[in-house]
Amino acid sequence: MPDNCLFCKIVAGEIPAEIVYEDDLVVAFKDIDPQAPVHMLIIPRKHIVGMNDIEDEDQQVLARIHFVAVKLARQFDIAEPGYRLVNNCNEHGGQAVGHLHYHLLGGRQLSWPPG
Ligand code: DGP
Repeated sequence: MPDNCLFCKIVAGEIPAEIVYEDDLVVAFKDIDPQAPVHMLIIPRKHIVGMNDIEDEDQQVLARIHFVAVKLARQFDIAEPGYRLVNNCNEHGGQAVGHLHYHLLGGRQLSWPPG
């Protein structure tokens, strides 16, 4: 794990986070700066910098992230009326943390297109 990766430190338990789900491949926790009543981040345990760094061997973890998103959406009561699963990639995508993560947002009407 890179020394300076915030999300690797959350995975390792070195930085506290409100963890809502974890298994052998992924960890999910509440976002520190929520943009909606429900705002969680779902991340791979493995350090992957971002979407452009996904490799063949990561297909299982990507599938798991989607599976966990639906599970959490149901658990947090946003499956209906709906929610959004978002990845921000690199500078123009608005990625601030260099460890792959998907935002699960819901609990209010989300606007489109995003800013
Ligand atoms: P992005 O812009 O897509 O890289 O989103 C990064 C998100 O990470 C942002 O919504 C805030 C969240 N975040 C940053 N630092 C921390 C932290 O230390 N703990 C938690 N729980 N979330 C964090």
